[in-house]
Amino acid sequence: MKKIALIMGSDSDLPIVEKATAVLKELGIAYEAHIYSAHRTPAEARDFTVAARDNGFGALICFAGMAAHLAGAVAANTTLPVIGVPCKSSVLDGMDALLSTVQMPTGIPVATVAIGGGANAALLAAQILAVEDKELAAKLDQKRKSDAAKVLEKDASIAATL
Ligand code: RP5
Repeated sequence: MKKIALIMGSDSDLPIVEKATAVLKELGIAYEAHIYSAHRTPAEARDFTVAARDNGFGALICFAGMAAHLAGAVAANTTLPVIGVPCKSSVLDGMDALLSTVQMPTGIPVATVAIGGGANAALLAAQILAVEDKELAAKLDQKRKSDAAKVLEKDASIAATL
């Protein structure tokens, strides 16, 4: 199975990255996590991205806040799917990162998830790998079923207590 790359602009993004790693661990998907910044370490971000396909990655997830150009900069250097996760910083509630990540000009797509949406980014990356992997697709089906069962348990509990 292909690996997933998790690239964060700063270690201050870690709490959101950990939402993604929890999902990838649950699904048994191999990943590598790195701190590569589009503005502080642009050469390292580029070198990693250019080699990503040859190094066995199937998708890249980029986590960044503020003027969040990491996902776009990474997408410029690969035709692997790139998923952007806007991270909330101390000002503007993450709207700055959301707009910076989602508003990619035509030709260089970034699939942007919600502000702080680390779990959904991992699920989307898993779904991309599952296009060619029936075993992983079955795991995703099973996860949907078990997530639905948890909601139904809560429904029964609410109905009993309210
Ligand atoms: C971005 O700037 C990072 O992704 C982070 O979300 C934000 C702030 O970085 P730090 O100043 O906390 O390192 O590059």
